[in-house]
Amino acid sequence: MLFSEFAKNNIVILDGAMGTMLEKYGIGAEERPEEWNIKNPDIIRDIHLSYFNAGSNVVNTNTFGLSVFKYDDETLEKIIFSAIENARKAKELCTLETEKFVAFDIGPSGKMLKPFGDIDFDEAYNNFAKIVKIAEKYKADLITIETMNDSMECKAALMAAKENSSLPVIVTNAYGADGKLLSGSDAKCMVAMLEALGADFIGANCSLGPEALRPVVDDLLSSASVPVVLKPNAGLPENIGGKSVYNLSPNEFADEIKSSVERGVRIVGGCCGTTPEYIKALANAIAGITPCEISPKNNTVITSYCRSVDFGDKTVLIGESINPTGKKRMRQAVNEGDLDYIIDVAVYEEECGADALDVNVGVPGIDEKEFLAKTISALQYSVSLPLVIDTANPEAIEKALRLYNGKPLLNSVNGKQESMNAVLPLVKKYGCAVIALTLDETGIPEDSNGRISIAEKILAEAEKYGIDKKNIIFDPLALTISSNPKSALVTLETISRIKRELGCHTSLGVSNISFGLPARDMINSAFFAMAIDRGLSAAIMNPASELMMQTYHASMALSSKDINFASFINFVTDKENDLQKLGFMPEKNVGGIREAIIKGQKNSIAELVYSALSEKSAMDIINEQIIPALDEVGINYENGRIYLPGLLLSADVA
Ligand code: THG
Repeated sequence: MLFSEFAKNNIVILDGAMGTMLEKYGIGAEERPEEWNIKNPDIIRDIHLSYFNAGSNVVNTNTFGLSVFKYDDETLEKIIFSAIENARKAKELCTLETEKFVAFDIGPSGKMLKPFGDIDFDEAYNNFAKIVKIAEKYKADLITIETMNDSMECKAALMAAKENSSLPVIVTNAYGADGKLLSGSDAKCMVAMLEALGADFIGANCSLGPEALRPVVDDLLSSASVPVVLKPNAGLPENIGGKSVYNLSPNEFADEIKSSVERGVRIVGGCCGTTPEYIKALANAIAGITPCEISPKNNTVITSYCRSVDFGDKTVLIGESINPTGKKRMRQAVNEGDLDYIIDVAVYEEECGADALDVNVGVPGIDEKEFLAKTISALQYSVSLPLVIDTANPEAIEKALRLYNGKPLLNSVNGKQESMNAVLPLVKKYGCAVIALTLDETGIPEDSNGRISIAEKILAEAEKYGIDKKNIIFDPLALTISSNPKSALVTLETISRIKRELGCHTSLGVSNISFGLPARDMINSAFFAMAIDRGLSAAIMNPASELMMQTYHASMALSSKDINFASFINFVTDKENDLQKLGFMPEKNVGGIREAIIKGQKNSIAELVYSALSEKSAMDIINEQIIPALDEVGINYENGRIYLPGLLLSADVA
């Protein structure tokens, strides 16, 4: 039986710890566990066998620490061959009538990706790709990617597994007591990204005991459409005589696992501190439990490395300002490759209250593919908001989708065959959400019937690629009323119809409606309120406009989407939201050294320091500016306002 088939109808029992067992067999601290596949194959086989005999359906090969950074190609292949062979022999020796599978195990590569370390996404990807190809060649039944605590490295491993094998993939992450990975993602973020990239099973392993992982497991269960995996430690470690001893007995561990299975977890096992005894107790505890049904979740979610944004509750505010069209200063920044200005604008839009940021750097004559990639790489750690990748260039799209840390929104595809042919395969492959413009070869239809027909055509085409409808957000197109006074009415009607007739989300470039008119804010804000009333799910708009933000918060309150008026009250009382005070779009980096460090702006820092040195001593600059800036960054980190990537970025600038 194939693993995927077995997992569909059964609760799957994984194995327990390998490292804990190797210690029992006396492995030295200086030895590399994966080399025991060749040095001591009988011991590795016996460990696997003891897990199969305890009731495991799946054992993970002893390959957690393997990487191209440690071994030459020949040795790598030898170890992988032996590791799979050792597990296969154990499977053949076990006489229990359970279904048994060999999972090829992949852990973190030991090298850190930027901004934590210095390897690129591609280097990380190539490592995993090489390993995966060999694992498939020697016929592993599935792949386990585990203990990843950096979402970006996890993405590299999963994409490598998906693009270089046809095996099912389990991905489990190491969540801390705060429910987050070291890199800042919570379970909901990880589910959105991992499902987008095609993970077949998603869960949590290591780091904590089963009880402490409960909130994480509940988040996984409420957000995942795939089976959820739980593989915790045997409780928390206590230091007894210089050794780590985990504080749960096999039965206590098994009881907790049982409760998680009753709540919906489908694949269970143990991590650090667990042994065949734990797996045996677990197997006994869950014997006879009927597996819970897994229901597909239909909510549309986009994420940054540390934050998720849901469509369908409050209208999602997408900041429009990173767009050179009609904006001289932004065009200059793009032409000069001035990332710091772009970061400034992004940080400003975040402060103004945007939920996500549109990123468009399309200026004639620049290498859009390279510059968009650079911009996305910088912005994705400078702000905590999900990014909206706004380009029609398929090469630029793919490069940006590849390096993005999370599940982005792509802006856009349209009903032209050429656009659908180029963009929809990328939407499928990277699993992003996409804005679909209701225009095609015939232009923009004048009435809502025409726009709905195009939307239906795009939906049908997307279905051919297996793209989930929830990931298509239609843009019924706001066109300026100055050239056609009825245009707003057509757009508004199309919003209602897309929602009602197609059951899809909508997004609008709201500010388009007033091109060519004076007092644009007046028109934009009234149009915004009308569109919200028709059920608009998202708006690309100017979050620096006070009137737009007032309209937004009032509209949310009036349409009963702002529970307890919490956002409204916060908006009208919060001094930081006093847009009069913010009051301006940043024209240049006025903040100096302190601000450059806090925002993580690398490009301008050298110049700022040189110019400061003409007035002050180095020691004064350090004491008065650099140290206070780092203190503030530290406080932001402590308070959960930024995460490790942001902290490291600032440290780097300092
Ligand atoms: N649909 C989708 N994407 C889009 C649009 C859309 N992306 C681009 C655009 N339309 C939405 N973005 C903007 C950005 C700026 C303006 C209008 C739409 C704008 N800016 C002022 C100007 O040009 O005069 C400047 C405002 C400022 O100073 O900040 O009008 O429809 N999917």
